[in-house]
Amino acid sequence: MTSRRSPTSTTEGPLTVVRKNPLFQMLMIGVVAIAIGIPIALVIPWYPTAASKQADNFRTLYDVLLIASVPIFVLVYTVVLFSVWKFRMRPGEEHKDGPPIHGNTRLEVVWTALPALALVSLCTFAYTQLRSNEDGRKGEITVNVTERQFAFQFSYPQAGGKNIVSPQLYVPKGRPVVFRLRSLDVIHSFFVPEFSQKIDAVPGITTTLRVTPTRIGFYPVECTELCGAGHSLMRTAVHVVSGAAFGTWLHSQSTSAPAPIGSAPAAPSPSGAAGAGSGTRGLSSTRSRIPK
Ligand SMILES: [Cu+2]
Repeated sequence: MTSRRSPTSTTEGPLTVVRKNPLFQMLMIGVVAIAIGIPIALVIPWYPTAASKQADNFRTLYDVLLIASVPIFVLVYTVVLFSVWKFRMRPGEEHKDGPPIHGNTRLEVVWTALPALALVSLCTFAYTQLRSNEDGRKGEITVNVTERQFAFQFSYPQAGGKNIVSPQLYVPKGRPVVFRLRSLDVIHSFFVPEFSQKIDAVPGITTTLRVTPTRIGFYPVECTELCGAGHSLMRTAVHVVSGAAFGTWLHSQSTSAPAPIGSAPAAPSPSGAAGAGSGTRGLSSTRSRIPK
């Protein structure tokens, strides 16, 4: 030991001693890895283009989780890899063992408290961010979504109890939309990747999903629950258009078109005549299961 220390004290300054300290080296490697890792994680296009307010919230949450996760990942892997490199077993050390260590209370408190703090903070942020996506907004329009094997149908409740029915979805940019989903047969779902919003359509209940489109475009609407042999074909599209274009489209649709299949949750038909004459496959066998 003496022979090792004496040259240090004579030829190496305190800075060199610090540089040779394994903790300092790990810290430097970790700082560099974090500085490289965070921009790479943020540059990778994990999701399709955000086309809704909710998608923006979700992206913010994901970015925060990435920024928090990279240092934790780097900390764990730097310690593991550095230890394997620096403190690996060398020839002749096969029967050696490290010094026995009993509990270290301070260390255990720190490594319990810090992860707990990180988890509680991130969970709280995630909850507030995702919860705000579900908040009702002023002036929102209602679109009833009825799903069955293997198609979507959208209906827009109008004044006087009428509905405008469409196999494709049109929504205006910048206007909050609340989707009320129902299924006529099995569990389906409603997913628009660009909206970053998804919810199941479950027989017997009405589920709701809120979206405020922010980007004009044409995006896929998909069912993401395995709902039968035709599940892979259960897709349609959403057109996000300007408010004026939406108004024009809505007026161009005939309000005398067949009523939506099933009974629309916002304006249930007391006569039970909804969907009559539409010739929808499987409708007669499933109507009895639709709750009033
Ligand atoms: Cu499906």
